[in-house]
Amino acid sequence: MMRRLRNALQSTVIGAAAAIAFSATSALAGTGEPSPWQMGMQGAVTDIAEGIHSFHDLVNVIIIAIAIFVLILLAIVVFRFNENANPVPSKTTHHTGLEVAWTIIPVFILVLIAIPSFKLLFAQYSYPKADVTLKATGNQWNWTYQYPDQGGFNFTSIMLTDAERDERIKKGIKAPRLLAVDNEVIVPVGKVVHVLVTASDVIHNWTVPSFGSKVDAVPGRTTATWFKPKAEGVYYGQCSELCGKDHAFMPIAVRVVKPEIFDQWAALMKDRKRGPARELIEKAAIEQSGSKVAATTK
Ligand SMILES: [Cu+2]
Repeated sequence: MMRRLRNALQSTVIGAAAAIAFSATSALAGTGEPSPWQMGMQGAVTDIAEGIHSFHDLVNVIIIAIAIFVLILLAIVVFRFNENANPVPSKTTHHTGLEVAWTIIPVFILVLIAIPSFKLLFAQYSYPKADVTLKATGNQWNWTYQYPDQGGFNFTSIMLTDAERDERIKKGIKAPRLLAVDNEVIVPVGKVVHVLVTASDVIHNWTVPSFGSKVDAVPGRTTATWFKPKAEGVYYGQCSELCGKDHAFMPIAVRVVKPEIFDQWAALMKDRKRGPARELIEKAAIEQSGSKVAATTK
């Protein structure tokens, strides 16, 4: 019996190792947008997103290990203790040691999950001082953005048509289907951005997977999230609350640029110089896309 239990434990450890290998697939996924044959989650560019990924990996390992362990015990019962293999069953009904063990061990596992879970929740809800505040309003079916601490300018962000995407791709700017928008949200790299989220009609949801941000946009209420992007680039997300017929066509695009470019852009937007502001961002986007990205977009 002891040998069988030891074998079971060994198999559990092997299963857990396999789970770790599988969980680490986020390295194979694209950052900022989904990629073909993606297995894991989109790459993380904030501490919160990294925390979410490692918490997911930890829980995944525990789940798979428990499933394998229970499966092995079941198999032992089925094959070792069936009527043919074990014609005279034992009359044992209680085992104090075992009962204490199968109470204590699950409690220990729950505590093991609770500690990083609460840590992550606290990190998500303790807002560092904001460098930039952004207000996102969900509409059927687009997003309106306002920058209250940069002069209060606002704009609407609408998904690009295929023809509009082609134009951008020709200029050397990345424009993935169902994700690229006409006016991207611009934020500075390495700065804390607070996002105040609301809606004008029905419930929407402002989500950017690479930031680990996901918050409901509720009419008549303000909800909030925050992120501090570590790398420049463009990060896409989609409305994640069923909101009507064009729910799938109101993407979220956040472009993270150098702080100097953000300041220039915000000043131009404040002065209502939208043409020059657009040119400035297009230039930054071409630089960020690089020839490799532009070539693989289409
Ligand atoms: Cu929506």
